[in-house]
Amino acid sequence: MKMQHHIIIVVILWSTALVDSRKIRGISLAYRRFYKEKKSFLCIDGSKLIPFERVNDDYCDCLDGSDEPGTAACTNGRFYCINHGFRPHYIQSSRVNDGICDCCDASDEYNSRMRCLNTCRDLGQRERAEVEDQIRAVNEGLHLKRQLIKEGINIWQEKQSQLRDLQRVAKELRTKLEAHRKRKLNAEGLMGLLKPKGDVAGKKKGRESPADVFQELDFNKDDSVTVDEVQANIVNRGDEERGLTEEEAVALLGGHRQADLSLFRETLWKNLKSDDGVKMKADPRSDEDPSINAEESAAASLKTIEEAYENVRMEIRDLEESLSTDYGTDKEFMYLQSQCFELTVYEYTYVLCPFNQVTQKSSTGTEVSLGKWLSWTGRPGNHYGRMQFDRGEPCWQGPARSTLVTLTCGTETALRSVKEPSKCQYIMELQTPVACQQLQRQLREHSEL
Ligand code: MAN
Repeated sequence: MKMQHHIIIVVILWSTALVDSRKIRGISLAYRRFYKEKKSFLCIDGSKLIPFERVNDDYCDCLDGSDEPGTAACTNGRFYCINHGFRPHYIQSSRVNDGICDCCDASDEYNSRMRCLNTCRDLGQRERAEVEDQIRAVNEGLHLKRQLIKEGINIWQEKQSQLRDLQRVAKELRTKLEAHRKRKLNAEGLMGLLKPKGDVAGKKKGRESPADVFQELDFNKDDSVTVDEVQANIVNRGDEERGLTEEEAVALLGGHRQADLSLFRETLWKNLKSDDGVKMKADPRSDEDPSINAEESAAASLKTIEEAYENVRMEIRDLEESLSTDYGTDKEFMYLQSQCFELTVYEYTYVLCPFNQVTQKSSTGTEVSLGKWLSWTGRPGNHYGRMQFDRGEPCWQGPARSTLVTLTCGTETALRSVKEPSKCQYIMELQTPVACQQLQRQLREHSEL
């Protein structure tokens, strides 16, 4: 009798537990507070109060479907898969017991012919491994990023010092330029003086005064003729191709490195007057028309200096432009500035040169511009997440081609994808360690699994 009594109690408890688990099926922990077995059930939208027995009784009472979370009775109901070991999620309650396994813990098919296996642990393990791989890749990316930042700073400093050097060279060239412009004017003046007299032979016997020649030799107009100036303008008669050695120039200045007018008169001038000594490169006493020689040589050297000056100025302009580009807060994108990345998609080869341009080369060899560097256009909080290139080749009956490049984190720097979602507007993905950020969100999700 006592035994029978115990069995009855166990059966009652077991059936209560069964009823309870049925009642709370399909509900998340956060919603459990709405489902109190001892009380009536108030639809979650507050529209109706029903006896608790009518929860999950396979008949839809509430407009919001909240009384049937564990059955397919309400069309708008939702079933909560707990999915221990993986990620919980909701499915439409119409998918409960429909013969398809939706929840990895098999809870949606509790009364179905379908024998669903609990795959949550496997899925969780697989996902954890994937997240761990991602975390490893990001950490490696972050390590590389630190190196690339250093590399960028070095390039930056190198460019700064190149700029300083070029500015110094430009200054020197400017001074030279002025001196040569004067020299050319002098030569032109000389031509003016000599031309009307016409007779070259008549000038042979030294009509120029020592002061004139001194002036001509004194390029930088510092009232002294230096060894350099002698070497630049004096040659040995009969051996015009060979320049004077420094010793020869010093000897011509009477053993001095420079001479004022009176020393010049006593030394080099005497030698210049004699017909078998030295002569000026553009000597008026040479056999050719002297004035033309002097003018031509002055013009030629002026042209050489002007060209050199222009080249240096161009290099300075390029460097200044490069140094004014935004390479990121830590100059982390500087390392990309002289590199290009290629990817072939079907018949086109795309070439992305960050901070410069994007091109598209077809298999037939024609190349079109897909845009020139404009600026960073990342979203707030990730300003350096996207690069914009515009002003590309105009599209037939459309706008100028343009390209938007999204930067993603990876352990290599490479062009990963190119698409043309609308005509002549291109999107690219450039993978770079520099785009790697600390993975707070992923780490959080990882620890939740
Ligand atoms: C070329 C390419 C294409 C583009 C068309 C537009 O074929 O640049 O990417 O869509 O021109 O006419």
